Amino acid sequence: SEQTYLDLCRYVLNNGTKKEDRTGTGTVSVFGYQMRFDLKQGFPLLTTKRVPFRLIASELLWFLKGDTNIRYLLEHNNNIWNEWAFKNWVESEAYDGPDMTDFGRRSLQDETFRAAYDTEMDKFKQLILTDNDFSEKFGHLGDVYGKQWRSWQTTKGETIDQLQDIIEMIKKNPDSRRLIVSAWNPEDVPTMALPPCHTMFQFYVADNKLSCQLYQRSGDIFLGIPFNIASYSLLTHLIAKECGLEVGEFIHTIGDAHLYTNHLEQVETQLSRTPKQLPSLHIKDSFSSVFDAAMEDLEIVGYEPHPAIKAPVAV
Ligand code: THF
Repeated sequence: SEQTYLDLCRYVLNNGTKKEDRTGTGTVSVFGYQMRFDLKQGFPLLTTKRVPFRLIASELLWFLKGDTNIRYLLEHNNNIWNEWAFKNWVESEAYDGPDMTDFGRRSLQDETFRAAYDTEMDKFKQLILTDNDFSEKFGHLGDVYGKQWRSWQTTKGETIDQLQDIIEMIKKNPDSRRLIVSAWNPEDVPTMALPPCHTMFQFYVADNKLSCQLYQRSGDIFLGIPFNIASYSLLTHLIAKECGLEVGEFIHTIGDAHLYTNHLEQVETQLSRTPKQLPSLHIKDSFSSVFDAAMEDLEIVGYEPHPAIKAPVAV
């Protein structure tokens, strides 16, 4: 249940070590933590703050298409990956606007800079949406999830569709202990905008139920983890549906589990709230396969969360 997540927050607040990080924000962190969600008990979309399911679903459909260009996300009014593509643009030769070095931190500290950043970001989004050449050059995030899941490049010049293969295997050989998808490709890591946080996941079938375990090397507990829980739970539902199985558990194993130090007040607010009943996920009859899934096929029912809690994302 949701308590599992709240326990993680409390555990890190009580036992975490102060640790600096890539983004310069600072974190409180623990190493190695596991949560289990029984998907039969409801869909694990947190209720102690509103979590935008629409953004989670469109991001997952984007991965499933094998797409790595943020244009699709922007077309779905989803801005969660903008900063990473924006960074490539403002660090390139093609960019001639005001200096955007360290934009993540500066936009939080300096209102004048924030205004300039917002202007450049709006320009960037418009260009991605309307200019094909620009979008081809600067919309791609490199070889992130969609690429590794659907078209892993081998050194022999072949392409592996890990997700398609795994779905076939679940149908034909559900007892297999090799139902694994890996996003961690050591050869590609240096050219990725952000090396995959969700390193690999494994499926497991027993008693006609499909379970999924994710190994996540690094987890932003306040912003990212609630998205990740819902995203992999949704993926498990979709694959179960396609394979004619019930859903089992989602098991979330995290390496460096951290709270950013500028999220601590927000976490306390969240921990002061009482969880409500989890919603349920309805997949409409129009759903035919994982790879053709569309937003219209998905519906969250009975979601009555506490209000959203705003927090800055570390870039
Ligand atoms: N980087 C960091 N620092 N944290 C992450 O969670 C993260 N992600 C992805 C890539 N890099 C990361 C991006 N995922 C939000 C949620 C998920 C993200 C990025 C941002 C976010 O800001 N959520 C807000 C709502 C945003 C909105 O409404 O537009 C929230 O309140 O939940 C790990 O997958």
